Formats: sequence, structure tokens, C-alpha cells
Amino acid sequence: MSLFSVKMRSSAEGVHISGAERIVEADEVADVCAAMSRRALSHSKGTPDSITVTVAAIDGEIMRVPALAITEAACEDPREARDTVINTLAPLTPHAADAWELLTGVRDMRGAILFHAETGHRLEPDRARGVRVTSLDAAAATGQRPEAGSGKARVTEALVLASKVAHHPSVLAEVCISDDPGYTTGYVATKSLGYVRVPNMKPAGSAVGGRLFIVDGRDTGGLIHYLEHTPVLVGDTE
Ligand code: PML
Repeated sequence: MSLFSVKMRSSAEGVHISGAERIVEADEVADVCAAMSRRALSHSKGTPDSITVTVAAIDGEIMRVPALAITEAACEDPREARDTVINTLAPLTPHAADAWELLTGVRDMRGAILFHAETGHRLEPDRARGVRVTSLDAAAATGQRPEAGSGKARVTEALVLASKVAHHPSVLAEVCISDDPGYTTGYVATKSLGYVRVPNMKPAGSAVGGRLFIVDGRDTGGLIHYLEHTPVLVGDTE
């Protein structure tokens, strides 16, 4: 069965607004392109003046990983969210509080921060861009996909991304704050704890947002190649 990667990114005056990706069979390509364009045009961050959709056939084998289990922390406000995230990261890095400060100070990053667990230094080659996680989708057998742009689709997409990320041996944890000013639930994820939803990560209306991966720094080049280029399908496959 040949599969295709379909990617969308939108921007306004050169500033990134939204992005999406699917891995689909040939007969789904046209519908997926249309759905992505509609979604780009209705993003709460603004109306784009550029939407780019690309379609590429995938060569070779696709890696398959299970989805992380989802749980939810009880956090009433950003202070409690901060405590939850830092307590989760503390066993993995002595720089957990610095990681939180770094993530809550960024915006408009297209990719993630690579945060070295041992030193607290950033390892991504281009700090403005970060490292993008691409080449991923939910396996078709995980069931019907929620409508693109819905709240459920947002969680499914985040879970798929977090599952790909967490299954690389150099990744110890991920923290995500949505860059959507109208969406304040984020998550912290590890392979062993799963995907922990964290409500009230930021005040409503805040443009802060991004992703940060706590990494062991053993093979940063190999990790970046996996995150950006290795096609991965997440979830049940049969
Ligand atoms: C985003 O906006 O792309 C990040 C989504 C985070 C979803 C967190 C959740 O609701 O589980």
C-alpha cells in the first residue's frame, strides 16, 4: 500500500500561524488537502495570507509506535500547572524550573526547544526555528478521525506527536503549551508516565506557547533526523 505525506503550513506577513500533517492513502489525499486549507483559514491566531500544502509519496518502511496513555492533572491556575510540570521534570533534570521559565517565555516558534537534561543548555541548531516534528499521523485502525479543527482533533494530534517524540530513546520528557491564545490546556509527557493533560498552563489570551523536549544529549543529530524525517504511525495498526 503506498502512503502519502500531506503537510500544511500557514502564515501572515511571514509569521507562522498554523501547521498540520497527515499520512494517508492515495484516495484520501484530495479531501485531506481541502480540510487542511479550511482549517488554516479559520485559525484563531488570525487569517493567513499564505497557505502551503505539500503532498509527497513516502518511500520505504513506516515505523509504528503505540499511543501514550492519557491522564489529566487537576490544576486550577498557571501556578499549579507550573508545580505539576516542575514536579514531573524534577527526577529527570536538575534544571526543571529553568525549563519551565524558558518555555513560558517563547512564542511564534515553529519547532521545539531541545533542552539538555544535564546542563540545562539548548541543543537545537537554530533557536528561532527550533526542531520541527513532522512525518507522523494516527494509524488508520485507531478509528474515525475527529473533524479537523475540533477540540478532539487537537488532542488527538498532540497525542500522536507526543507519542512519536516519547518513543525516541534520547527523549526524557516533553512539555507543551499551545500557542493558541484561546486554548490554555497543555501537557507534559514521558514514555513511562504517558500523556498528562495540564489545564490552565497559561492565562487565557496569552500568546505564549511552544514545545520543549528534555533530552539526554547523546545523539542530537540522530534525534533531529528522527523527529523531522522518520515517518511514524501512532496507535493500533491491525
Ligand atoms: C496545540 O495547540 O497544537 C497544542 C495542543 C495541546 C493539546 C493539549 C490537550 O488538550 O491535551
